[in-house]
Amino acid sequence: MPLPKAELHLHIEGTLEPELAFELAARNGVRLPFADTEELREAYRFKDLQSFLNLYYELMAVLRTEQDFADLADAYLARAAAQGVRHAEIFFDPQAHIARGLSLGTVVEGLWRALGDSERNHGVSTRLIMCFLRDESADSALETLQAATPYLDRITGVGLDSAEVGHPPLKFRDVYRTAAALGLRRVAHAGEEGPPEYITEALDVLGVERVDHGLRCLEDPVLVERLVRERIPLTLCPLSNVRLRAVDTLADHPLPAMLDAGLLCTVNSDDPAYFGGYAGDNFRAVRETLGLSEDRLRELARNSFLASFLEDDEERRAR
Ligand code: ES4
Ligand code: ZN
Repeated sequence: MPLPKAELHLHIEGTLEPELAFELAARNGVRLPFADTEELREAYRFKDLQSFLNLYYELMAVLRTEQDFADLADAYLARAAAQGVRHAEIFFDPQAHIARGLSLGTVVEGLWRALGDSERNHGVSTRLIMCFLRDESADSALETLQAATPYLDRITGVGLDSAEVGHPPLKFRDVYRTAAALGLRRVAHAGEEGPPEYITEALDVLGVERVDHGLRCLEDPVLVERLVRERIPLTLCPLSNVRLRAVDTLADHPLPAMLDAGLLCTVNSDDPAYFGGYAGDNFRAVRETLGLSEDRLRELARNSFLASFLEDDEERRAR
């Protein structure tokens, strides 16, 4: 039996497996620049975040209809459930789809077809987190937030993703202020490729309650001390860090040192179709390669629920 856990860092578009990509391409008459799933898998050799993002955005072309998003999410939830995931807080990238001519409604209604039935079908509770693309303008993010008004009952929070370096959190100050006023929870990718200052800025300027990745906090001891003191959760993604070369090998991953430092770490899959595995695969990899004790693994699983927006947001709504 896999450990029950929550997945807190998962881009739904990053769960698009090659087989489903080709199935959707055929269904929608979209031509992919790859002959078959084999050739597509060959393209999964990334040298950094940007080289991955290029393929990630390119493959999204196959997602066209509500049913496509429903099929994508349902396939993810089935896989996650099989690996012990009981709760999933799922990122999506509306701007990437709106730019291709889709409406926000197609994306949210489609995802909701799967998420709305997930507890019954898979035993997995879910939340949706709408991410802004940080390499797009703040105005575009604000427009997206405004377009989401009819769907706010289905969106728990906002996040910030895509190319990090050169796009500091400060750029999105007003967007996050508006999101907070709407009652949305706030997270942001920070310190994946970007410097530790971006983590500090995400906390101070955006008011994030959780940091996605946060790996580079280790370069700033004062920041580490603060993250420990304030119990700010970090959603680490070990296999992603290897594939995008944030660490040299998994054996070099600082997760054990981060746990020893008292950081509230969680283990997540990021873009599992691209990075070699789902939540359970990430747990297995850190257990086998980093030699984490059973106690440490249980701590990681417990942290995933502590760091989640479960319960808490029901309590908040009741207030
Ligand atoms: C992402 Cl690994 C990662 N980092 C930033 N943005 C992303 N979008 C999808 N995966
Ligand atoms: Zn991510």
